[in-house]
Amino acid sequence: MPDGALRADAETLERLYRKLYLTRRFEEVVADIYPTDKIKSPVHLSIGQEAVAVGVCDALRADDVVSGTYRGHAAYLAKDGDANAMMAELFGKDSGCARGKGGSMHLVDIAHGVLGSSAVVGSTVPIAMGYAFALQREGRGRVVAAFFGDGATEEGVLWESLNFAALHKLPILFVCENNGYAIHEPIEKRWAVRDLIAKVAAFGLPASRIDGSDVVAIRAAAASAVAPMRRGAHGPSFMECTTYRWREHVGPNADFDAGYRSRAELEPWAAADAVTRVGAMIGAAARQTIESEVDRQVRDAVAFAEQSSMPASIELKTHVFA
Ligand SMILES: Cc1ncc(C[n+]2csc(CCOP(=O)(O)OP(=O)(O)O)c2C)c(N)n1
Ligand SMILES: [Mg+2]
Repeated sequence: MPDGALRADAETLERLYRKLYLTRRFEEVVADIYPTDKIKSPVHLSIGQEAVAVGVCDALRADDVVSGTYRGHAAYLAKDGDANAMMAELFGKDSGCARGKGGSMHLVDIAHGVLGSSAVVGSTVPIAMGYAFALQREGRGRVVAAFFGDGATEEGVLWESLNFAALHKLPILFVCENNGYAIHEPIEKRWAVRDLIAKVAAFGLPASRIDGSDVVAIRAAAASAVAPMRRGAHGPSFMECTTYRWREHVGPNADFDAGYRSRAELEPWAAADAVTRVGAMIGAAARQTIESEVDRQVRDAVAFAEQSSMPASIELKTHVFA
């Protein structure tokens, strides 16, 4: 349940608000466009969960790396991934970040440190860990943040990755976006032991549970986790960020009539919404400037996607494994 009070200087709040508002706005526009069938891939929206990716990525450097999941819009945008290339990717266009071949679940922007994501639950965690192994050898103080859902903790590879990262003291921040559900299945029906932090700590790395609506607390926790990693030898950390998915598992709609959760469950999360709260904390003029700039950025991304071409048929045989 959310409870945090947000405290940060004006410049930080404005920077956080720009990212929060961009992620929210981008996905609201995606949800509006979705019924037209211009968007060619399924979409797993992060609406309601944005503060986790925004807070963590604000603690990262431009040359750090993130890995996300099929619910990866927020991590991509929070890490400064190219918004035009992302929208074009959703439209299946040649100018998309994966040349129109990946869609929403496979966003990638290596120039901005966004590793490719995957629809296979848990699968990006060991890849992120391998990247952290490489960064440790590189020795330039870069770190990896690996985002994954609560469902990924039911995959053995998550625990293998925690063990390996702790053993080799890899510079990786594991970030569990715990929204309480894997598709329609609540945690109570899935976890024998509900205390995720205790389970993780048994693998030998520091772990903390944080209110995922408190973007400032998330930023602070991520910053204090990665600072010692950059100096070497400290090793990984784990953050469990409690959050809530406002829309259906996949698709643009609400699903409180689907029978597995109630609208009342949303209420405390909506009241603690980081986008609304941070927006209310910054000055009116700054807020208006940020919103109109971001609105334009999202409109430009849609125009870019619409004006781009579909991939040529030769693309069927390029950049494919076999
Ligand atoms: C290895 C694997 N098993 C099962 C699935 C089917 N599946 C797709 S999404 C999902 C739920 C994952 O939940 P969570 O990790 O909590 O992420 P969230 O959707 O809540 O963000 C499952 C089980 C899959 N894609 N990959
Ligand atoms: Mg989940």
